[in-house]
Amino acid sequence: MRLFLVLLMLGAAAPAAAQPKDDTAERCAEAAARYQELYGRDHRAEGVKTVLMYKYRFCPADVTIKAGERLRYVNVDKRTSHSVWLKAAGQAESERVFHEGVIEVDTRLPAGEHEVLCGPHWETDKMVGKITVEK
Ligand SMILES: [Cu+2]
Repeated sequence: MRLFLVLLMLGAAAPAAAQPKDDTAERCAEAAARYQELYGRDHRAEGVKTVLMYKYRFCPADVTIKAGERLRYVNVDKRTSHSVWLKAAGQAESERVFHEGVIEVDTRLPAGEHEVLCGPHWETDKMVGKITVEK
């Protein structure tokens, strides 16, 4: 009887443990607002392609560039450091930068898709992005 009750409770608890909501869009909207606040500009209107790093996300996660084009990642998180690591492309991890830290990526890459990891957060928080290099 006791076992039955435990099973019943586990069954009741299961729906509550459903898929966590993907709130990337909300986090990225916050990141854009923080950049605007810090620099007085929209990061999408910068002359250099700019990806924000905020709350364990790259914003936007996916970028498309031409080989050799300038691409920078800016940390707009107050207390968390992030890095950019094109591990599969054979690059070393960048330094881990804090608030307002900027990482310029070496984009002399072969055409195709390249996975981008944040060193401290790709495994624990799935902070992963992608760079697509056009032909
Ligand atoms: Cu990170």
